[in-house]
Amino acid sequence: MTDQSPLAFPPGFTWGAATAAYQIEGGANADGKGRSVWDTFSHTPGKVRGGDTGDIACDSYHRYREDADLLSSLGLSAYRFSISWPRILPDGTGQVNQAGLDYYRALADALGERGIAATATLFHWDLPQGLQDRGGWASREVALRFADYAAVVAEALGDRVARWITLNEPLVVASNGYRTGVHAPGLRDMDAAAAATHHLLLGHGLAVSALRAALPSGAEVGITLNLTPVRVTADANGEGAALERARQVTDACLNGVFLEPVLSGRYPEYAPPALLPPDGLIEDTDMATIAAPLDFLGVNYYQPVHLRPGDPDNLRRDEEAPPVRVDGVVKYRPDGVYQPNSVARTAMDWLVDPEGLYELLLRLSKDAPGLPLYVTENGCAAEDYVNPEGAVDDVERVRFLHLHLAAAARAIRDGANLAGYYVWSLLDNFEWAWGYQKRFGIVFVDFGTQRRIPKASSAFYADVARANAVPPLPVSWPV
Ligand code: IFM
Repeated sequence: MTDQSPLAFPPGFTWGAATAAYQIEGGANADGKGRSVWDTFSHTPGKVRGGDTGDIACDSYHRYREDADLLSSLGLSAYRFSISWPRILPDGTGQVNQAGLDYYRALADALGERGIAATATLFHWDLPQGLQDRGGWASREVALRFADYAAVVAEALGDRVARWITLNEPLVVASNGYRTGVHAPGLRDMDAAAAATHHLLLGHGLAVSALRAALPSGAEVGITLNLTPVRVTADANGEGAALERARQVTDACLNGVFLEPVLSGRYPEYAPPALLPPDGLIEDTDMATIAAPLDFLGVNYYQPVHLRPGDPDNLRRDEEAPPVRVDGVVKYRPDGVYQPNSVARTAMDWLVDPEGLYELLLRLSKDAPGLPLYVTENGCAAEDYVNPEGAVDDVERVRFLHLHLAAAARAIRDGANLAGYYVWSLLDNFEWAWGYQKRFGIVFVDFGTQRRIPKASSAFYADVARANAVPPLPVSWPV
């Protein structure tokens, strides 16, 4: 019989919601902000669904107090937002735009007045266009400029922001931005992607040291990686060893390329050479810089991938992701073209797999003993709409959150070092190449009027946060 008691979280557990600058702020040209690669990309015809741009988005640049009120009404203890680099340094380097710093100081103050702790991400993909014009992350110089920017922001906000994230999901930047081109800056260049991988990591390491130099003691510094459990299917008749090898390669591609350098100062053994920087690019002290000790690891979890035996001739060679091949046995792509059909999916067609979160948290607690983990993103897109009563009853998201929060609580019970959870996302927002079509918020945004309507999931999440416990799962749900 299923245990029907609530699953409690530890005292002091952080309950938060997350957003990112380009996805919610709007104010694309306000008060001296420079252009970012996403301004350029979204204004390039054919790049974003429906021609959507982040010019206005949720207009949070002007409505941040209202958004802080929303967080407060939900009783959340933390808000993860990102800082727009070109709002602070319009050209990426050089002249500081004081109005940009003032905006984030005012946002942090609005949060502080409501008892909400600020968690700031320095880079959530909106690189200043001026730096892209000098090579973007494929250029070593950008890593150095990132550290300068970190120092400027830490000086200005260090008294108001206690938790700092250097990069958000650098894997997505390197793969979608430089390898497949579906994100800004839209390059399809394996060499540039490999160089970007190294320079993102180097930028992270240099920024850690710049932040530590400028922040008061007690500030926490970490990085957020999107991490993905990799599973082989049970029907691996006689293919065990080859599939295990494929699993190791895929794990290296999806997780190890960023996780291992950050945790251990080396690139993963099983990563295909084409994904890694050539030796000449790695300078003597780089790997030690990259492995600078952290106060926490931010984990973004959405779904696992699955591998299965297959005909290598069927390997997909589409433009989205060049296949990483294990000859003669396995059909898969790094992002997992094969997924089982039998489970629920979100409006992104992503699997609903809370067990993946459980597995991931326990694995990371083993790989990085003692390092606090925060789930810095988890959530789902759903086909939300305002019903005739004026409400948004997003039962799919309530179920998704219930299952994943229960998995997180079980992981803690079984030894995972999880200190907090930030739902993605506070608001429906600009979902990159999908534009406004995909809604991830626990608060609905009517983009035409900017009216915010809290969805049913926000009430569910608020109840969990207030109780610091997740209610028992309905007995009828498969766990
Ligand atoms: O919206 C994104 C976010 O910017 C980064 N992580 C995944 C989310 C959903 O795709």
